[in-house]
Amino acid sequence: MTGSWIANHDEKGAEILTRAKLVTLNKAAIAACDAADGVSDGLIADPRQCRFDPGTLLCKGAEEGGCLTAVQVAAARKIYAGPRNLRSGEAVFPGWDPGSEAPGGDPKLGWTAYIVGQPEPVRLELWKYWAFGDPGFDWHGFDFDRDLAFADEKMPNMNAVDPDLRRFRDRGGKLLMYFGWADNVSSARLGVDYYESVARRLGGDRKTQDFFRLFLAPGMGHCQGGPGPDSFDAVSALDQWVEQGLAPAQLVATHRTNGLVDRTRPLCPYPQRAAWNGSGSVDEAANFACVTGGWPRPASDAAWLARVQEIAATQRRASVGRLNAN
Ligand SMILES: [Ca+2]
Repeated sequence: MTGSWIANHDEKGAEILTRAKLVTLNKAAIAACDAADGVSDGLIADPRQCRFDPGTLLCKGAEEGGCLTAVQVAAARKIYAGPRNLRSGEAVFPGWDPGSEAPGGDPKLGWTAYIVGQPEPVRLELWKYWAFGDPGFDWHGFDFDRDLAFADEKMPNMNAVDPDLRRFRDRGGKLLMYFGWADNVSSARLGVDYYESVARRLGGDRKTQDFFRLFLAPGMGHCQGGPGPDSFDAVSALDQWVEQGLAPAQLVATHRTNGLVDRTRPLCPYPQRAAWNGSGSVDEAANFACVTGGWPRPASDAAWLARVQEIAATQRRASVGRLNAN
């Protein structure tokens, strides 16, 4: 968020992308990628497959609502890409995904809260008080290399990235995780990358899904909201799993407008996806099935994963250190 705010302000602190331009971006991203997932439903089923370039919106003449200036295009590209280490060029955190700019074309949702109408980067308190212990900390001098490394070392427990869940698994723990693909706070790719790191650590999907399943909701915002089905009973699913050993094969999610259900859709345990059977309403879950394949397994960001593995190793060392000290 801090990085996205910086990307959306010029050197004088003036805003670059406005609320209206976030809606323009959202409409263009949906137009570019909605049908490519096989179902024209206003949702991007998997934004990782979306190759939307905001450069296609570049104004041909004078700026108007339906186009972006070159400066706005550059800001949007930076926000989608996420912050990078200026020295090494490595991604340090996933950017926001196509479809999350203003979900459903609503400027109140999406990126607005974090990058429009804010006098300074949001969540600065984390850096001022937790990381640096300095209320006078000036974010202008923030170094995405040195200062991130400092924070990782000082607050390893802020990063819940350890893929070694064997002790949790062995004592019967079940983990049901979900993300919305239109999350305007933390990209669903964080969940995907974490799942992938656990699967690698524990020997593949089957062994992982015995106790850990990830569900991704197309068009859902941060935990809820957005144009995608966002209401589902994860607690009962988890309860059945723990108490009766019935692992959730899918979660049926519901979307309501003004209190009325207008769309249902199964959410599938990643890496499965919900595939439309080719007939019947795309707004009814019964016309979808969870299938494997059809899309390439994503190559998770190697630099990002290497970094979280390093943080996890630091956490384990710190934990062992505490145990020894006791
Ligand atoms: Ca779609």
